[in-house]
Amino acid sequence: MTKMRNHSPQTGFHLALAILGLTLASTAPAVVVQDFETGIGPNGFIFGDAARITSPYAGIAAFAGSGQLMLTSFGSNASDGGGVNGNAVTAVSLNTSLGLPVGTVQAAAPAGQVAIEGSGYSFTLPTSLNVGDVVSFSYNFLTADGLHQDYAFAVLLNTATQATTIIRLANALTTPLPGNGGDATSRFSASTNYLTSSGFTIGTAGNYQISFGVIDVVNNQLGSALLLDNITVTSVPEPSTLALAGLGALGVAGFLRRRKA
Ligand SMILES: [Ca+2]
Ligand SMILES: [Ca+2]
Ligand SMILES: [Ca+2]
Repeated sequence: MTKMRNHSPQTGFHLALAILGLTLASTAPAVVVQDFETGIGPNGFIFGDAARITSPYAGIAAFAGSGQLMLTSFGSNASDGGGVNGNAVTAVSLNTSLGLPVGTVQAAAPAGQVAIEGSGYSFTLPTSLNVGDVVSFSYNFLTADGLHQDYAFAVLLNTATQATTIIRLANALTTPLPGNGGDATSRFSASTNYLTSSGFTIGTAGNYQISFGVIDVVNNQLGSALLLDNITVTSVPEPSTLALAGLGALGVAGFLRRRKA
């Protein structure tokens, strides 16, 4: 009977441990930092017509769990009807409330479109972010406007430098709107259904605020809405974690060499 010196079960086990260690270190953990299940904070603020809702609005369920945030461009004009909690505010006012550099909300508008009114949410991310981290989220844009380019946006703000990155999430006329979002009341005529954004990749380490909004353009009529859920941070592995995993792998290799000697 031949002794299997180089491929004992123990050797295989230790090699598997080393590979597992490297795999764990290189797998980016995704953490949901806001799921709207118990609130909108801490450090979360809504402006305009906005509310956390915990039962499906017009038959539209949350992306996950039962809580989601709803923002609308419903204001005081008759065509909008009543909103979820209050009235949309002017785009200028919303920009100020969100703490964004002057003109940011307007800069998110489709080319040539004048931002009129809307609502928003700002959320300060709970931990500082590293280069390569990704901030993502899930959203559903709904609209009753088939005439104007109402839009929704997300803005990432570096709270130290005030540098912003803008993502326009939807445009009521040009974004594919495959459904009515399950709207049981015909409040909205079309929606994107829930999508998950590829989000923002951090280029400068620091502290960040993420803001969202939905805006009427041209006039204040025929509202649109943004449903929001699961703001997520996916972290790159810490260099120290990688170093530890590397040391662990070296340790196992040394152990194997000693066993074979
Ligand atoms: Ca949720
Ligand atoms: Ca409106
Ligand atoms: Ca509109």
